[in-house]
Amino acid sequence: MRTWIAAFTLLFSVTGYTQVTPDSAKLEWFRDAKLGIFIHWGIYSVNGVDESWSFHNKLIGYPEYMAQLKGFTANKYNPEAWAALIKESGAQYSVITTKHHDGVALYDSKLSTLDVVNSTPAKRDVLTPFYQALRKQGIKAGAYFSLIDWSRNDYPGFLKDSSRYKIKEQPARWQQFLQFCHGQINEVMTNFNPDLIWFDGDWEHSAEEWNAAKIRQDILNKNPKAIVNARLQGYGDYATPEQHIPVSRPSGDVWELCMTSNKNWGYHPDDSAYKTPYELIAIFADVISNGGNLLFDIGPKEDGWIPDEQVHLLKELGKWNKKHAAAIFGTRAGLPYGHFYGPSTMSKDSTTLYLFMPYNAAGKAVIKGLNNEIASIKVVGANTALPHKVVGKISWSHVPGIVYIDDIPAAAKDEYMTVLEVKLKSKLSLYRGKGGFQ
Ligand code: H79
Repeated sequence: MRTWIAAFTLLFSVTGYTQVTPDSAKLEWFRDAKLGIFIHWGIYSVNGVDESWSFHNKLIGYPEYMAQLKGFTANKYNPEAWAALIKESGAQYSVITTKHHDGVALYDSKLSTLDVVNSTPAKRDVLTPFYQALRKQGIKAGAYFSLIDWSRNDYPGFLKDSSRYKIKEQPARWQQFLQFCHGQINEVMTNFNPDLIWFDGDWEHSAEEWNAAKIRQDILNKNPKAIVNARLQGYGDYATPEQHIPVSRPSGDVWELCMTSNKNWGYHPDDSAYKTPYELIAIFADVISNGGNLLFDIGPKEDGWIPDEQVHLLKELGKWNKKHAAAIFGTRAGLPYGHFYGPSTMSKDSTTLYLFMPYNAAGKAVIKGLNNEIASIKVVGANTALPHKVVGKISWSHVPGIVYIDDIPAAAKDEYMTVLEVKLKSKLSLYRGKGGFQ
């Protein structure tokens, strides 16, 4: 029973059940953005072990994990090159770890010496130059911040099967941690003024314990336009499914899937299970078809080098994004399931549909239940016009026929996924009936 309750609570916290009414004007840039690049960088990239979880789950000892502090050099780190690569991918925002569950801050924290400035050979704040480089490129800046801090003696959690203390038994100890935690969030807000703050680890405590309402209020006091992800026990703005592609549209119309490029968030040289560019593009198309964003993760090495496979993925995605930009950025969720067998998006004014052709399927694209007349159809990026015909329209019925779009000429096909632009003569109107006479 307890497990069920826990699972239920987790479900709500990670799917974005919210205690606040999100301000939709504030979220507009985020809904338009579609793609963000997530960066997990930390001392775990020295030995290529799981970020924080490796000691928490007792795969290695805590001292061995922390010994990686001595190996974090950032000596080939080129924040401008990172920002240029992110720009090239087509991403409109980027979220970087300011501190993971291991408690190691990547900036100069005045509240702790456990940061890369005081405790690693890098000896400097690595975040300020990155945020500057992002902003120079016109990319929105996001800060990942772990509420959990398994390194603190005043934080209850540590290893998976042990805890330092119970909050009920030592409330003052918890208050001390909370002051520190809220203090570091304020540091992140003051130092970087992020457009987006991406919390993680809220599941270890309740909204009341975290004082989530105050965390949210403090953030908005510093930057009323800041967007907060859902991992703040109900005090966030949008839902954050992780790793798993939703099969039904998540509720609430603002959401973001975060996903790794192989199986790990951080640098893991032993992990070669990379998604292919086609798989990444297909996942991305599916996400935007359902009105979401993709926050795609890369994990640089301790010296700042980004693995070739990750660079390749971002560049291939970037090429495809550039060619199909009109079908992606600033669009809204496409047709509900059943009208077209593939992902689709819709222009904000609801007069242009974009149909994504998975696997570049041979044959004709088909749209069912489209009440509108079509003004024109073309292949995005190739400017090839395509004829269509309407099949099965009965003159005396208002039920629309089926639209068959002509085959896409081979020369007009994209190497990954071709996209069709269907311009309508009016705002999208769909027949959703069961095929009867009315
Ligand atoms: O930073 C990356 C990960 O380290 C972190 N989030 C991304 C962005 C993360 N790792 N795992 N999780 C999030 C999922 C957490 C799963 C949990 Fe549980 C299931 C937490 C509570 C239930 C595993 C099982 C941990 C405790 C019990």
